Order: sequence, then C-alpha cells, then structure tokens
Amino acid sequence: MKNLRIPPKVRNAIENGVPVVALESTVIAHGLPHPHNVETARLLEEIAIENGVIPATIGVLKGEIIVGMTHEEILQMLQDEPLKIGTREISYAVGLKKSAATTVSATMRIAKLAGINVFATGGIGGVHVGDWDVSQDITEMAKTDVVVVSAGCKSILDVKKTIEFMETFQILVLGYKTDRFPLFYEGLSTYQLDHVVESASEIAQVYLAKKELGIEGSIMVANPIPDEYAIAESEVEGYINQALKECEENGITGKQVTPYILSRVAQLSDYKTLRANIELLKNNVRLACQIAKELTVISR
Ligand code: PSU
Ligand code: MN
Repeated sequence: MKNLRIPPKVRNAIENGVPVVALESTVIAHGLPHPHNVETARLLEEIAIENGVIPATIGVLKGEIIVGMTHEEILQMLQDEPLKIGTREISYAVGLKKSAATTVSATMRIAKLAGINVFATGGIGGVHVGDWDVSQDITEMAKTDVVVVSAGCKSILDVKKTIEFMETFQILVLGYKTDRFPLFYEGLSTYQLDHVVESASEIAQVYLAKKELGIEGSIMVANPIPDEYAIAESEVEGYINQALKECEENGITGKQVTPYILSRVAQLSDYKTLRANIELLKNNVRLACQIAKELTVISR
C-alpha cells in the first residue's frame, strides 16, 4: 500500500502466522515524559521479543505510515514534534507529509490494514466530563476488528458514561480475571463488568467466534494494573483536580488535556504515577503477547 510501510521482519511474521502485537506511539510522544518515553518504547518491544512475539510500533514519519518503527525512526518522529492523530487525521498527516503519533483509534485502524489483530496500549480514551468530548477510540473500536488490551481508562473521564458508550457502540469488554472495570493507575473501580475471562486462551476463543460470525468491532480487554503498583484513588484525586484546575486557568482544551494532565500528575506525585503507567503498559504487552500466541495456535 502506498504511504504504508511494513518492514520485512513484521511483514514476514504476519504472512507466516508468527504472532505480532501492535503498539501505539502517542503514549511515547504525548503520554510519557522524556527520557522515560523512549526507554519505555524500547522496553515494551523487548518484552514482546522475550515472549516470542514480534512488536510493531506504529507511527507516521513525514507522511509515511510505518508498522514496526525502528528505535531510530521513533527518535526522528519525536524530533519532528509529531501531531497526535486519531483515525480521522491519518489522511491529513499522510497527505501533507507530517510526522504524527497515533492514538488508540489510529493505531488499531492501521494495525488492521496491516493484518495485525492484537494491540496493547495503556489506557483508552472515552467520554470526558463536562462539555461534549468523546474520543475517536470509542467509534473506532465500534467498527475495527482488533483485540485491544488496556488498563481501562483514567478516572478523569466520565467512567460510567464511557462504559455505557462501549455498550451502545457494541464493544465487548472482557474483564481479565476481574469483574470490575479498571481505572488505569488507580486499579479496580466499583463499576461492574458483565463479562469475565480467566485466560488468554478464552480471549482468543471469543475473538475467533466473533470473527467467524462476521461481527464487526473490537474486543476491549480490561487488564488491571498489578496490585503492587496501583495508587489509591484518594491520592491521585488531589493531583488530578489540581491539574484539571490548571487546564481551566490556562485554557488547555481538547487534545492537549490528556497529555497535560498525565505530565502534571506525574510531577505532583513525585513520579509515582509514571512508574505505575510504565508497569501497566508492560503488563498489557505481556497479556497481548499471550493472546497473539493463542490466536496463532487456535487458528492454525
Ligand atoms: N490515556 C492514557 N494515556 C494515553 C492516552 C490516553 O492514559 O497516552 C492517549 C491514547 O493514545 C488514547 C488517546 O488513544 O490518548 C485518547 O486521546 P483523545 O481523548 O484526545 O481521543
Ligand atoms: Mn477529544
């Protein structure tokens, strides 16, 4: 495909049924502070490789979509101060030869175009509190047939509405060994999940059933942060409220809100939230690898 490059290592894996996991680039460019972002990008790829899975970090470099960026290409993308793009902005970045980091929506759409079925991220975007602001992550998950492994969403979103929107948009949410929706670094919430799975193999079976039936949309695997890294809601709440207040005071809106809050909360918590963010990403990549491997076994 023009403007979409899949390096041989990733292409061969996809063609030969070797498990591949897609990774997003917005978390690197806009989610984590330097130099932790580049270190984490590398670390997540290493985890995949240790698990016998080919990682494919997705991003756009000067208008070229790359499915499996090298570390060098990630650094180049960061130097260009990339746009943060959802699905609707992919064409803008490609058409005008911009560098861009892909969010959950754009990453999953591109992963699917490349033939990758499993994607690991940190947290998904959803329904914001207050003025109308609903992430493209939701509408993309409604139509694109990929397994998305995340630690739920941040409590800065309207969690109840986010969960209800996922039902409205027919996104199947599977709690991984939990019946409660996870809230990113805060761990489990009190919001009930109706569908629980106990293994990567169960997730793979559900995904294959969906595929065979031709039912569109994603499976959102809700994978809680490991207990030992979860931060109490009461602790995070104060930091989040302060960051939100600053957004209002400084006129920070739209796409800038999440990156601003992430970096401010990290500073305010003395980087405890940063550590948690990295740990939940690692945890999601590990589970995504298991799912990708199960899928290659079952579909053989
Ligand atoms: N939530 C996080 N960390 C992130 C994001 C969300 O805890 O890095 C990023 C993801 O790339 C997600 C995007 O897809 O933000 C959602 O942005 P928006 O709300 O502007 O759609
Ligand atoms: Mn938005």
